Amino acid sequence: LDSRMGWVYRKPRLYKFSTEKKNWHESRGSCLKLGADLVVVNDIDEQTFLLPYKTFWIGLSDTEQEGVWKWVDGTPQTESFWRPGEPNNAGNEDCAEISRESSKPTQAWNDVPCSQTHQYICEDHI
Ligand code: 2F8
Ligand code: CA
Repeated sequence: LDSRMGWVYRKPRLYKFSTEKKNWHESRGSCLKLGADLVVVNDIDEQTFLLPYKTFWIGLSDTEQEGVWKWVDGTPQTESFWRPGEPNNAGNEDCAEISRESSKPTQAWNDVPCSQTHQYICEDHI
């Protein structure tokens, strides 16, 4: 039970919003250590459910090939919830964060440098 404290359930997955801040790769490592991974956002319902008021890492990056965004589970990014004008790679920005924005709330992703430290969202299969 202790290992599931702080996780929220939304069928069919569990999510954990970290309180600590780490860079993208260390954040992913922390999720993996919990038997989970950074969150993969598959549709607008999941996006809406997750939408945080501050910045969290999600499991999306274009580190392998610039401009080719991939989820940590290997699937290509098809559903698009980027903020208007993003991703813009404004200075080597290869990792995606999610943060609610007032004008178009669900358009919440932005690419930023992977070395930034942010809170992060882990996702686990139950
Ligand atoms: O205007 C959007 C733009 O804002 C910042 O750059 C000025 C962000 N950079 C960082 O957070 C480091 C960009 O990612 C974002 O596109
Ligand atoms: Ca950006």
